[in-house]
Formats: sequence, structure tokens, C-alpha cells
Amino acid sequence: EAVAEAPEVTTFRSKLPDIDIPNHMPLHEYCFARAAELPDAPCLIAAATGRTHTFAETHLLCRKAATALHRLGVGHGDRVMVLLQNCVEFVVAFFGVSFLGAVTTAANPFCTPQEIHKQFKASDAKLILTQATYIDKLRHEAFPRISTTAGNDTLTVITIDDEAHTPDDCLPFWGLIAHADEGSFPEVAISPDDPVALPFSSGTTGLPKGVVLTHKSLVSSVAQQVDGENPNLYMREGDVVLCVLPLFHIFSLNSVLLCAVRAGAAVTLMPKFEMGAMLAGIERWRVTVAAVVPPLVLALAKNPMVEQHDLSSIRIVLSGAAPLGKELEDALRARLPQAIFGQGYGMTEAGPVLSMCPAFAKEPTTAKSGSCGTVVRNAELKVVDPETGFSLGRNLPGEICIRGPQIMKGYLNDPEATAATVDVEGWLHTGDIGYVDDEEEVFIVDRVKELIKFKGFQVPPAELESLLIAHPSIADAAVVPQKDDAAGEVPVAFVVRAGDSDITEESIKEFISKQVPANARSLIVDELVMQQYASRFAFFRSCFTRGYTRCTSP
Ligand code: 4UV
Repeated sequence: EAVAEAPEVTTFRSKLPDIDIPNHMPLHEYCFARAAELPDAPCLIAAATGRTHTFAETHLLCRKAATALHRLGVGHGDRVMVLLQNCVEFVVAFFGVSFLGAVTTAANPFCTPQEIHKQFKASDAKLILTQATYIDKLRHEAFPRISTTAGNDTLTVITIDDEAHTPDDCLPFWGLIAHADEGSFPEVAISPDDPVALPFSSGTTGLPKGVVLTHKSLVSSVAQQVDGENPNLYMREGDVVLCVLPLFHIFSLNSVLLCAVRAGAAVTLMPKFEMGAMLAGIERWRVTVAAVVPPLVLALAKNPMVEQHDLSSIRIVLSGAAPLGKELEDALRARLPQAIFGQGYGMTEAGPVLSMCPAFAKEPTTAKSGSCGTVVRNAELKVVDPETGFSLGRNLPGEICIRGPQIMKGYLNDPEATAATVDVEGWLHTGDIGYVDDEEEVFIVDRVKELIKFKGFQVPPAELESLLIAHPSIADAAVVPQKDDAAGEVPVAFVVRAGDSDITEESIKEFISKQVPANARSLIVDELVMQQYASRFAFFRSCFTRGYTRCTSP
């Protein structure tokens, strides 16, 4: 009897040789391994105030934070929520939590109270570190009562403001640090498989889920970028890395913060993207490495303010988190001719980096325009036919899969979603369609998952759909991406009116805008479709994922 032969699997590897990755170490120990060598080198620069912390000071602050958090009862395995824009306190808390073997779950402070609460609840966070400006969000009825005395039905909140501006029911971060010595937390045994970061991502389908990233995942991912004799993303002592992308997103946390600290480079922390402040900061701090997203590439390439600033210190511009048009890439190259421009391709669940521009290496090789670089070392990448699952050879587009020590351990408390994303052989299925060319370069051409990238931020369609169908006048809804010059993609909703409702596009938009972060999402209710098309939402979706911006009646 004929037995079907298992088809051969084509795997793609880095052109760079594998390296030894010390992923038995806890993340903080790995990142600060060079702190003793570089005690006086700048580590964190608060761009707004100019306040600089050396490696020695930063390391000390992190250990004091560990002591302070330990006193508040944070221990091995506990989750701490950080609700902050980029700032020194974010970094100090992140590493302090790591020292304790605890886990940071960072959230976008511009999210609504309901969204923040969902993440708080799902992660079962023990306390929240935030700022007085966001405290009203935590006073929402969904949260337990805030109190400085810990209890089962109260919430402990630490705020980073000075003591005069600390709300009465909150604890002052700097006050806690001042009263903490650096050695008074227990030496905890941290296993490489212990979680250290818990970002939330909707992955390929559904609502946001906690992505369990362990010490081993993040050490591996950082090493794949900046370690070895010929690092793929060459950062070194003396480099100044721009940290304007939010640290609550994995791109900035990993490829900016963790990579820079590991490499002995300084991180310039900017609380948010504001063109004038960013350009002034780049000039003042002589930024050498800039991590950006496509809307920022657009600003750098086209905004006339750029002409008024000296950006000649920049030697690397790394774009990621969303597709970048070739025209924009060329425009940026023309504007910053001295800099090497390239892309990294990441996904929260992938630890996050799958591929990185080889022109960023210490011994660089060229990359083509539009490419997302080559697969990181110590990992395998394959491209599979989304229909059959069979692996495809070079130059053939299919779903990109990645395997290696850097990928997530799984989704928090969701074995089903985990199994749907990481298969039994350890391959993580990205939901991205791409191919690998003759020079090993990865090109992303499409996306088969339910995900909208608005300025690089995730907008899960399922989340907007559930908000829409909660409206009594809406019977059903489908949300799909539409290409947009400024934001990359914007969500478009197709809505079925309930019964004889005559709800309008305007009132739907207003209803939604109250429930989503104003700065991060926009919604176009493109047209209201009739009840009889409800069964055809899959069709609308497929139209959009194939790049049509308007579909005719099915
Ligand atoms: O889960 P997520 O929000 O994660 C990210 C992470 C991005 C990066 C990029 C470079 C880095 O060095 C790094 O550390 C992290 O965006 O969204 C994942 C999805 O975003 C799309 C793709 O659909 C992913 O599955 N995406 C990310 N990077 C690119 C991209 C890219 N360069 N080109 C096209 N799409």
C-alpha cells in the first residue's frame, strides 16, 4: 500500500552563525551584565528634564525598587501593572519586578478604564504603578477601592508624582525608593521558564490575550539582536538610542530598552511622540539609533520641521510594527543620507523579533528596499501554504512560521489559543503572508489574521465588533482594515441595523469613540449594509484583506 511521503520542510536560517545565548540567566542579570564595567556611562536620559542616570545609578534604583515592591508583598510570580508613558520609573519598576521573579504587565495609559480593567483582571495584578493624571481611570467602579493599606478588597496604587502631588490614597514611588535599601529583597531562584513580561496581544484572532514572555524568551531575543562578535543590530557603548515608541509595546521594550541596556548604550526616554520635542531631543542628545514606526518615517521624511534640526548623529533608523511603503522608505533615505535605514519584523508572541535588517550588523551586508531583513540567528523560519500547511520554497508567499528559544511560552490561561498559534512541533504561526528571496531576505506581502495596525498599534477587529453589537440598534457588525496614508490602516465597520432602527453613521461613531482611546484609534463606519448581507461578512473581510478598499454588493 502506498504511503504518502511526508513533504520535505524548507527552513530558512540566518546567514550569521549561531551564537552562545546565556538564556539560563534572569533577564535583569543578563541586561545589566556590563553595568559594573560601565558604571559612569549614561543609561537612562529623561529627555524632557535632561536628567541622566548612569548604569550604576540605574542598577541601584532597580534594586531599591525591588526592595520597595517586596515590602509591599510582591513576590515570585506576582504580576505588577505599569500604566505609564515612557519614563525612568517605568524602566526602574520593570527591572525591579524582574529582580523579584515577578512579572510586569504594561498597559497603554490612554486606554479606557474598561480596557485597563480587563487587562488588570486577566493578569490578576497585585498592584498598579501609574501617575496622578491617570488615577481617575482607576477610580472607575470596575476597580477595587484604592487604599494605602493592602487588603483583599482594596487596590494598591503607586504614583510617580512628587509627594505633594501624590493622591492621598496612593503611595509615592520616589518616597518608597528613598526608604528602601538596595539589598533587602530575598534572593529568589528564577527559572529561565519563569515569566517576566506579560504584554497583551490579540494574536491572529479574537480579543487581547496575555502573552507570557519568559526570562529565556527575552534574553534569547535580545541576544539574537545585539550579542555575538557580529551583532545583527550593532549597538555599543556611546550609542544613544531614541525611545519615543511606547514601552508598553514590545517593539520599544525589547529592541530599544533591553537591547540598549545590554549593549551599554544610553536610552533617551520621551513620554510621547511630538515632532518638535522629538527633533530637539535627537539634536540635543545626539541620538545615533532611532527605532520608529511607519507614521514616524512619514513625519521624518516629509515634515518641513526636519530641515531646522541637525539629525546628522543618526546612524541607524529601524522601522517596524507595520508595513512600510517603498516610496516612503526612499524618501527617508534621501532625507537622512548618512543613516542606514532598514526594517525589523516582529510580533509580540514571537518574542518579538523574527527578522532584522542585515545592514545594521557590525559587519553589514546590504538589504533590499522593502525587505524586513533576514531571520534572526539561533532560530528557524519557514513559509507554509495556508491551505495545505506544506512548506514552500524560496520566493513563494505563504504564512510565515518561526521556531526558536525566543518565542512566547503561551497565552496566559488559554491553552486553546496557545495551541492554535504554536503547533506541537514548536512552530509559531504568525498570520502574516510573506516570502524569503534568493538573498535570504524576508518580505511581508499580506496578512491573513484578524488584525488592524493603526500607526503600528494593534486594533483587534473583534474588540470593535463586540462594542458595536453591544449597541441595541445594531444587529451585527464586521470590522476590517482599510489602507490609510497617515496611519497605515484604519478600521472600517460594516454594520447591520437592528429591526427597524434608523441609526446613523454619525451616532455609531460617537458611540464607539467614547469607548476607545481617542489618540490611538479611529473608526470609519463606511456604509450600513442591509440585513440580507449579514451572512456575507466573511466575503467583506476577504475583500479587505486582499487590499480592496470598497466592495460592491456580493
Ligand atoms: O504583536 P505586534 O503588535 O508586534 C509588533 C512588533 C514589532 C517589532 C518590530 C521590530 C522589532 O525590532 C521589534 O522588536 C518588534 O508589531 O504586531 C505584530 C504584527 O505587526 C505586523 C505583522 O502583521 C505582525 O504579525 N508587523 C510587524 N512588523 C512588521 C509588520 C513589518 N516590518 N512589516 C510589516 N508588518
